[in-house]
Amino acid sequence: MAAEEVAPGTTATFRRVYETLKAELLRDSAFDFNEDAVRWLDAMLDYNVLGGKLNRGLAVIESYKLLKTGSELSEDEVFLACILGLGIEWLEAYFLVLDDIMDNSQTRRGKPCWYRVPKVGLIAINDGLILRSQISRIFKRYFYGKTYYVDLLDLFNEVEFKTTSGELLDQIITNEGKKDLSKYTTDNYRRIVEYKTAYYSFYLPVACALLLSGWNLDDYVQTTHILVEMGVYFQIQDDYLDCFGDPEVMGKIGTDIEDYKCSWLFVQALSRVNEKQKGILFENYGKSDPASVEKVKALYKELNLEMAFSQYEREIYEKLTSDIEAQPNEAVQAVLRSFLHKIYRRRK
Ligand code: DMA
Ligand code: MG
Ligand code: MG
Repeated sequence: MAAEEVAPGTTATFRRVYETLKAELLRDSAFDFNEDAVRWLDAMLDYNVLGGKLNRGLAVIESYKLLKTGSELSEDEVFLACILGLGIEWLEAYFLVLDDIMDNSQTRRGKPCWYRVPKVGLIAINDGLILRSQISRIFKRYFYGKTYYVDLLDLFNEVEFKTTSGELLDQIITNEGKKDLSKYTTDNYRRIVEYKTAYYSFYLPVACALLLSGWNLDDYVQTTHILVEMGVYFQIQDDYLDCFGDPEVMGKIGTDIEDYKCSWLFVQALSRVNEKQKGILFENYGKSDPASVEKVKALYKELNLEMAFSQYEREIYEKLTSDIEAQPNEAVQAVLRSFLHKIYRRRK
């Protein structure tokens, strides 16, 4: 989901709308005459909502444009699309602030994790909850009375449930799997990734664009399946690049092996190893010394996982392409194709 695909000016508009929403939230009477609280929230929002690439939020605007075939979006329509896009960015900020605490992570988006900032610490938990509750307030201000208001709230609630359930599955498998490698199955992997990543990253932006267009989400069950499948593909790429990608190109260094992650490569490896190789994985996976990491990587190479990934990528691309062609609505096809085009064979 490359940001450079977005039409010029869209990112600037998106940021302007962010400033408007932030100013409104800071003006809440809860913080009257309390400059410290206003400064805290101001810094907390800039740090966590604006820190990323904004791809998911911008995808709402792009998808909405594609769904409105033939006519330009009005200024009002762009504004509302920006608000829903920002809603997704707010939601992700909330997930990430809490995820970093649970994962004991050090850095996020090239900076210390919010809870690692001196003076923040576990106040970050409440900041996460504030981020979540602000989404509802923003939506109430701008969407109350629209025909799709209830569907919009329900959509965000459902996606939040899916994502937090995925987080639960992810956390417990890392606890249990260390003692019992048999937990790292393809089925468990797929479930975690689908719940933890795919719904909020791929389905949610398109669902927002469908609602803005006045369409009924229940009519797009097949579209949802395709988007979830793309989300799973996206995460498999992520896992592959974590080990085999170029850190220079990606701007980050992978740590999945060190962190005992339920990565696609690890699951694939476990399904292909003999007893001796399994012993090597058991001995070396989840250790942070470079020699152990190298042994795992060497085994991944020996098991031909690079080829297994290329084959998966070829097959999923063909499957997604034919599923997209089978979609009855051409505008929806265009949206799905643009998502697939952005991630196919990505290297970062
Ligand atoms: C992040 O998952 C989770 C959500 C729900 C945004 P993760 O811990 O696997 O990823 P990261 O490496 O980004 O912390
Ligand atoms: Mg994490
Ligand atoms: Mg996590």
